[in-house]
Amino acid sequence: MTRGALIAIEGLDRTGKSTQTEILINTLKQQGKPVELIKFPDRTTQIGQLINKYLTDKQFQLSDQSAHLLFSANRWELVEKINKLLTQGVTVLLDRYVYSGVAYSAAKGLNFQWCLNPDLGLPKPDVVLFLKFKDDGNMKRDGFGDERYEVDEFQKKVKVMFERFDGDDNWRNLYVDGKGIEEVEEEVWTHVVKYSDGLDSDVQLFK
Ligand code: DGP
Ligand code: NA
Ligand code: NA
Repeated sequence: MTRGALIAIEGLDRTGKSTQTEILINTLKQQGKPVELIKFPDRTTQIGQLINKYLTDKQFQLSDQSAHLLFSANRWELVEKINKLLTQGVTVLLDRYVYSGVAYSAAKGLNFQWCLNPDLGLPKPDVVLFLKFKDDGNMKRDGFGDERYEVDEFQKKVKVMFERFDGDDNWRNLYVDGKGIEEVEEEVWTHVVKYSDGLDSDVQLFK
């Protein structure tokens, strides 16, 4: 039976990731395709509320390890929902996922494999769109610098950690330097179109 595709959009802060996610959702909807957006961290759950506090309140202390495990737990909270949607033939778009989970924590100095371990067994996206800059232009965009992780030096380390997933067969790099929203939108679509009617193969798991 055909299931929905699992598509993740990843990127550093302020790469236009959320804008592109929104556009893609609308494109799929306009074509009459069932689609649902799941944004991570999902700040609406109880664990998500703790994560939100951690991200926005610098007085709120958590060890790097416990913060990491909360972000992972937040993904595990949503697995049942994701699997159910996929089975129903719904395309599931993830705005951030395991890759952010590993990259942001490993950038703090935690072991890369240790960071991936709690996410083993989660459904693996059929395709990951990684929005990136060739240079570090994202740090010049409006609004950068409000939250805990939005510091130039840190973002550079995160980028290096994301790039360790480059080479996985589901990984697609999308350079956004100097491109307008529409140009990026078209590129996103070229990577997504072949998944837009779903897949007959089972969803893979992180292993
Ligand atoms: P966003 O809502 O997409 O702006 O994400 C909030 C911030 O949290 C952003 O700086 C990226 C970071 N982040 C997202 N997911 C994870 C995760 O799983 N682990 C860690 N450590 N950070 C994450
Ligand atoms: Na952010
Ligand atoms: Na963001």
